[in-house]
Amino acid sequence: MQIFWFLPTHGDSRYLGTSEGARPIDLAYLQQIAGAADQLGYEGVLIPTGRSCEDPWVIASSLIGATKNLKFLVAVRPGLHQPSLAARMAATFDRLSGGRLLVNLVTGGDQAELEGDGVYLDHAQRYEQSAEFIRIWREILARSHSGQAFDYEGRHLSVKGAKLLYPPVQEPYPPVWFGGSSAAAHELAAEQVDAYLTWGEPPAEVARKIADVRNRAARKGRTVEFGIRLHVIVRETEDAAWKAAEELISRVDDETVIRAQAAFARMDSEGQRRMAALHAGGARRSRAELEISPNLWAGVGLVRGGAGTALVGDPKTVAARIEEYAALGLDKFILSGYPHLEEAYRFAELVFPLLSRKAQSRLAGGSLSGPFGEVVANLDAPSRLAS
Ligand code: FMN
Repeated sequence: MQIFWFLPTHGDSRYLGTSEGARPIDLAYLQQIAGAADQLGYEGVLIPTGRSCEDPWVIASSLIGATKNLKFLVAVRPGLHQPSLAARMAATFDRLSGGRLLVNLVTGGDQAELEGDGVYLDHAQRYEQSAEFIRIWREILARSHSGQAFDYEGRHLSVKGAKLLYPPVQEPYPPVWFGGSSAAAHELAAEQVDAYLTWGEPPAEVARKIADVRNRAARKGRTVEFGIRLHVIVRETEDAAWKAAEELISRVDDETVIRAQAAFARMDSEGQRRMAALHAGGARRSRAELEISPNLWAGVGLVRGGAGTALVGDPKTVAARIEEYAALGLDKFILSGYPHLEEAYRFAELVFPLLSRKAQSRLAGGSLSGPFGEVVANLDAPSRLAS
């Protein structure tokens, strides 16, 4: 099981939908989150892209030196730059970080935003362009190890004699991960990507998506790995966790929710449509309305675009829900919680020890042997409570 955390490059707060309790996302703060994730034993961090985000490549580059083992799942959006430049950036990043790059291919689902970036393609054309983009990107990087050039003539993108002199550390290229819920997305995943990601839908829906991508891939003689993107609200008791969930949305007003839902409705993203459909939208809702499957809460999606659900519960329950998803065939979990620094610690400390397949060595102190915890009365290290 690979557990990733998330860098909140579009804002972090104690409460959603308000500037109350918000904090600035500066380099020092991002270094704290990345450093915490690195030290706690998370596999890596996802860094998103879009007009609401700081640029993911600049952010990731700024954090290489502040981390040792942490991997960076950096979003790449076709259409914003040429695949040859994206391949060069990937190779350089992989070299400078000692092979710690993964790429998240993001086709995009908001026409208005994309037009602002100069991309005037509809949903189907964007997926054609994404397929061409990642084909060129993969070939340039794969051939860089033997110094070969690459020609390609596509409908949207072409290259002649494309060549990369400095190959990436990882062979043939850094892993390509990707999320999207339309048929075109599943087809692209089946054809070209290493791991398919879904936002946190209920297990039965996730199982259907996995089966579809897996079948499409099998027809092409390929296999694909799977991952899920979820928020987590874990506390020592179920009551405290649900109270924390309520608190997270306690400052958002109905008008803000309505405005957010109207914006989501204008997008052509099937993934976003499925997220919005998980709750009745419109206004703030009760726990009963937002708990759309056991311990899966759709409250985040009232105002946040993209990943809109959280696993809510005590550590044992949250670990059990994660294992339930893992049993469907997923082994990559990209998690987050508000605020991202404190919740990175809380999740690691409360839940990592309960996950059966999570390697424990780094969490248990890395090279330090312990004991850990505040010493009792200058006498002894604290002992475990009898449970
Ligand atoms: N879209 C973005 O605009 N920026 C992102 O950083 C981003 N990250 C994503 C991460 C995950 C795990 C998933 C599942 C999706 C993400 N998306 C992001 C959205 C998809 O890349 C895709 O553009 C969108 O779902 C539209 O495709 P669809 O209609 O096939 O669902």
